[in-house]
Amino acid sequence: MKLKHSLYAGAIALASGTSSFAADSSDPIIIPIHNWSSQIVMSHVVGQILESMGNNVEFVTTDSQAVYESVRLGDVSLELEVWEGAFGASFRAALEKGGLHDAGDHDAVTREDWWYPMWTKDACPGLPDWEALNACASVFATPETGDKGRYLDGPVDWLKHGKERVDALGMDFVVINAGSAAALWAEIGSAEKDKRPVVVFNWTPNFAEAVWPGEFVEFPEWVDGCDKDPAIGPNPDALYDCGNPAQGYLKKAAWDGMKDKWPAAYGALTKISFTNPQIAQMAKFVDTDDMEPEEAAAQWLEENESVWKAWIAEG
Ligand code: TMO
Repeated sequence: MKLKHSLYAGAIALASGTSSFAADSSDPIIIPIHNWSSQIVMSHVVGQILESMGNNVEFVTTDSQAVYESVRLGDVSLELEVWEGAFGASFRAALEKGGLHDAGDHDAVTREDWWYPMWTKDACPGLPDWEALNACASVFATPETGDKGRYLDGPVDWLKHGKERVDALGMDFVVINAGSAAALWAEIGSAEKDKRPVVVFNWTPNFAEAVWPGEFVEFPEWVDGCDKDPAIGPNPDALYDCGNPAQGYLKKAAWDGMKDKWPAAYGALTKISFTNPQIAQMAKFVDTDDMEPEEAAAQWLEENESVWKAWIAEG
């Protein structure tokens, strides 16, 4: 049985003209898709690269936290955007249980946190300091939040602990979760008309930095363990009393079985590495240029052939 399988694999390798010994399984590589543009476009970029190598690919829409359990179990094959701020905790928990591994970093530095467009500073000149923001809370008050400030956080599956941070730091803010990424951009866009001060969740790399100059709020600096040990961070009795990492990683993750089942695709995955400008461009195609994700991916591949062809070159 084993012999028969390797003969078959060898025949496929010969037929497809490659010199590698083992061929990838014809079962589809399952790529999860989430709810922000760069991840959707990047997933299609990589899907199209893997298809160009002869692989079958399927996309499934999944929750961006639960996906680490799905990769670990092999229900999906990989994850292309593991953002440290939003997903570090879920990724680490799945790593500890076993079944998935770190498939390398993108050449990118990420940050995800409370953010404001620059005009907000006119109403609250002490920014970006978080205590100055808190002293200005009433500037961000809305009928919905009473005399407290309104902070529009991301959809619930991204950052789980906005309310805990407000409590841990004793802030006069109410955390509202946006229903979608589009709701964040709509909030900034509508505030822009009369330069209304707003504070919303945002991240980099993203298309938004080219559209609205702005800054992240500076919270107490992230220290490892801030989400695990109350003693870490300025409030000795609370978790989540730190900002997210200001120089976060962006990783790829793979199911442990991927390297045996799809060795060539796995080899490419370990080489794939996108930069901040490339990731921002992927988001821009969709969020600014109104392209469909598949179309945006095809465009990116066309404009960056020398980049991605190097990832699938032999050797
Ligand atoms: C997970 N995200 C990049 C939207 O912060």
